[in-house]
Amino acid sequence: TEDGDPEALRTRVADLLAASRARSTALTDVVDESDLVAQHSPLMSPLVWDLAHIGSQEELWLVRDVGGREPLRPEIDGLYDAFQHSRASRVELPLLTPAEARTYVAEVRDKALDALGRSPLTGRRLERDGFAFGMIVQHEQQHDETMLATHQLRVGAPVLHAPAPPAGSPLPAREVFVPGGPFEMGTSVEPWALDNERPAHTVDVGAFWIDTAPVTNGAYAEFVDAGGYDDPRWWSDAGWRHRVGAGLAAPQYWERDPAGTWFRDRFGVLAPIVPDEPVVHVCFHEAAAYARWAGKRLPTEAEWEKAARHDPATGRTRRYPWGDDEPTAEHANLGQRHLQPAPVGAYPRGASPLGVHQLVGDVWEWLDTGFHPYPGYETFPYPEYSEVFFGGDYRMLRGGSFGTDPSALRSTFRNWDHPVRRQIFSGFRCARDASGRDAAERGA
Ligand code: AVJ
Ligand code: FE
Repeated sequence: TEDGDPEALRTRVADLLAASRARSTALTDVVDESDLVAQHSPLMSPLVWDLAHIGSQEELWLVRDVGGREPLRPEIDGLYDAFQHSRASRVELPLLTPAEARTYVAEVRDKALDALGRSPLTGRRLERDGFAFGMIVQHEQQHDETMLATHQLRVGAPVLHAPAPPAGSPLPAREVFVPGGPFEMGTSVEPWALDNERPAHTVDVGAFWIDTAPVTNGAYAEFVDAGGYDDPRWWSDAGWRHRVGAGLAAPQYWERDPAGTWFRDRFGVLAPIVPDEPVVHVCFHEAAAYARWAGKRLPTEAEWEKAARHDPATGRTRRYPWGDDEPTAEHANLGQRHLQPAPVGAYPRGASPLGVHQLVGDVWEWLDTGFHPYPGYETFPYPEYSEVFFGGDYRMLRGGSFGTDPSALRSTFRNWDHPVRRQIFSGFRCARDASGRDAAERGA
């Protein structure tokens, strides 16, 4: 970190703003106008909406609030307010054209950089440690991941390309034992942590077993091929209703060829599923059904964070599974470096002290916990980020995916979505309770 050097912080913020804009530009320049304004799915906005919405949020916080400037285009505020228009209806709005949206975001960026030059990056909470800038970097990267999911829904010749991820390696065990006891969850010190990650607080978590790696395509295909989708025993009532109503039969984008081999469509490329890659594009209900079929359950959010951050040797909660250092390409599959989850065992350097792999990156992991504030939560800086979603029909997702940028992810970062959603890059791993004997044998 910059330890109070405002110039170093300014440079880092400017670099992160430039990187997020390069990503937004790449995601919107590789398709033509008709693709930018099209509705690729009622679950998603047209790409051109995301682009202008990115600019609109940046204008609101960095140009108007931090910069103290007049609105550039006050008449468009309502169009890009996510609460005024459902994703499905945005295609009908009189949106900025792609050319207008590009001009708009560039003008906003000029003024945001001017605000960055003038802000003391200290003083009031919004500007302290560059928080408002960090929030806007994360916001743009979040929408870039959303746009990547829209690309996955788009039909047509492939336009996105990336090198294959590193190869997998054998893992020493299928499950890891996590001893019971308290740990510190959440954070009070990460400068750019969002309101729902705060404050740090102690949570007592009983001993449990957690899968060493996310559930793979191969394991999930066994569940499908064993008739898992036809047996209500494995599904909750709500899950079964959704399974039947939506006609779910396999993960989204999977299809079987006449010989019975599973293929998946990924960014326009059809290929056989790879057995040792984490399964992706399953909803919470599918994840929970698989877990029950396997004789397990999904982890809770506290269990996931304890597995990811608790160091049993020191009792300390760390920033990442591998320690306190920022993620690199050796630690985790993040940042759209690859366009897919990496095979199990691809990131030995990213493992936790207890030997849990790939908690960060690859696929968002569904957890059996709803979205609630931590004790001591305070809304900051606006209720529409977190507060309005507390207690809704959501399940938590943790760890980020191959499409999540490291600047928008911490081990404390909390994501949530409806339990039926699966166009996101969502997978899971399983957990199970430890018996008294497990704990006694391990001296825990
Ligand atoms: C935190 C990922 C659920 O994308 O809906 C973007 C983030 N909030 N713009 C989302 C967000 C406002 C949000 N998630
Ligand atoms: Fe947004």
